[in-house]
This record gives sequence, structure tokens and C-alpha cells, in this order.
Amino acid sequence: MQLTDRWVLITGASSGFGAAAAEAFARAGCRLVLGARRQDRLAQVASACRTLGVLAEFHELDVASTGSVTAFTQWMKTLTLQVDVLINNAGGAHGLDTVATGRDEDWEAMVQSNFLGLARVTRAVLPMIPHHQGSSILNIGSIAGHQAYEGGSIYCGVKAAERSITQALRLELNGTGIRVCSLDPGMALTEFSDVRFRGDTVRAGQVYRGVEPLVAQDIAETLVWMASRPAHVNIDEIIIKPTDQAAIHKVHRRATTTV
Ligand code: NDP
Ligand code: 8X3
Repeated sequence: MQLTDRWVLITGASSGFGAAAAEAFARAGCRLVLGARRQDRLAQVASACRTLGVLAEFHELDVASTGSVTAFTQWMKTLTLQVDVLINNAGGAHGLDTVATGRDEDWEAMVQSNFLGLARVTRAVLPMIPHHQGSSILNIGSIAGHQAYEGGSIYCGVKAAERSITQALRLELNGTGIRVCSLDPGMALTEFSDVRFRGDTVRAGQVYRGVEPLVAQDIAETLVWMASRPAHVNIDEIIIKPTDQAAIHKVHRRATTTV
């Protein structure tokens, strides 16, 4: 299916998967509406997309706040009354603490962005998604939603919830022609671990030590592929992992040298 001139809304477009998806959908000729909290970073992403000859606009969006989602949607309606592809990507992990030691602020941030934020944005945007035109809702899950790990309790829980919301939405929207899909990555090199470890870049770097992780472009290209399937095809769920990661706990690491 041609994506040219389609309107694509991406949450969490200021870095990582969201920024790479903006560029990939721009290359496919789409018109972009980008949201996140960091305006300076959104401006850079939008600017890079415009150099590819497409419309790319951005606005502050905090998916943790219903007021912010409403303000974002009102602003978006000054640009378009139609969203063909909604990419619910905003989110991430905060901390790697056990249930016994976890902090309320981390738990609340993860629930608000990955889980409630996805639901809030979808609720606000659904009336703008056309029926029977190959429209897509693409939700970013994680392998963490398939397999829990120590220190991941709340993050794994919200990503499992993402799968449940995706499944429920697909049932609720059956008959509308709107596709509802989940893309569930494994280890990918973005700002994810910097955020998880609160800016401790040394600890973040250890996550990828000796491994060839996914990069954001791997996810972006897959999102474009999912959205460009023929209108009668719904890619329910894709798990995508680095070849070095056979399972969440089974990661092949090459010997590294320190200089
Ligand atoms: P990044 O940290 O690079 O990107 C996260 C994005 O989410 C940023 O643009 C950030 O923007 C945005 N975001 C976070 N909280 C909010 C919020 N409350 N409101 C609006 N935007 C928000 O990491 P990734 O690109 O890796 O993460 C993208 C998604 O992929 C997340 O949902 C993450 O859980 C998931 N994921 C990541 C994996 C990985 O290994 N990297 C693997 C599997 C899934 P800003 O801070 O400017 O608001
Ligand atoms: C990110 C992948 O394994 O760090 O969702 O939880 S993992």
C-alpha cells in the first residue's frame, strides 16, 4: 500500500525509535505530526524530515497528562482532521529495582507513559482515524511484555498491558478496517538505558557490552513495512530481537578489550 501523503502521528518522536520512524515515514512521503516533551529535540527531528520534502510539524506532548494530550490534539486539528497511522511509541523504563526496593515515582512514570499514555492518546485520536482505508494503530511493546525479568516487574507489567490493550482494541475496532498491531523489540541501542539508569552512561553502556544490538532504524523500517501492507492485512504482532539475543536472559557477548 502506498503511504505517500498519509498523515502519521508519532508519540515519543524526540529520540530513538520515534525519531527514526519519523525519518523513515518521511522517506515514504508521509506527512508527520510529532509529539514528545523535549521541544528542542523535536525541532531537530522535524527539520531533518523536512529536508526530505515532506510536511513535518511538532508540538509538546506529555502522554502522562490528559490535559497535554487534549492540547496536542486541538493543535493537531489545526493541521489535519485525519490521522492515517498512529504510532504509540512514547515510554521507557525507569530503574531496575526489585519490587522490594522500587520507588513510587519510577513506577508511576512507567505506568503513566507506557500504559495509560498509550490509552489516552488512542482515545483522543481514534475519532480522527478513517475507516476502511488501510489505517493503522502501531503500538510499541517489548519482549519484556512476553517474559518478566528480575528488576523489571513494573516495566514488564506495563509492556504486558500494552499487549492486552492492543488485543482489546483489535476486538473493539473489528469491522472498522483499522489495523491494530504491536511491534515488540528486544535490546536496541537508543536512549532507553540512559533513561532507565538516570543518566548513568557507564551503567547504560554495560547493557550493550560485546553485543550487536538492534538500532532504531531496524524498528523504523519494520513500522513502515507494517503500515504499508495491503489494507486487508493486519500484522498482529512482531517480536524483533538482535541475533545475539536468543532470549531475554540469553545474550551472546563477545570479548571486549579496554584501552
Ligand atoms: P528513547 O529513550 O530514545 O525514546 C523514548 C521516547 O519516549 C522519547 O522520545 C521520549 O521523549 C518519549 N517519552 C517518554 N515519556 C514520555 C511522555 N510522558 N510523554 C511523551 N513522550 C514521552 O528510547 P526508545 O526509542 O528505545 O523507546 C521507545 C519505546 O520503545 C518505548 O516505549 C520503550 O519502552 C520501547 N522499547 C525500547 C527498547 C530498547 O531496547 N530500546 C526495546 C523494546 C521496547 P521526551 O523525553 O522528549 O518526552
Ligand atoms: C526494552 C527491552 O529487555 O531491556 O523493552 O526490557 S528490555
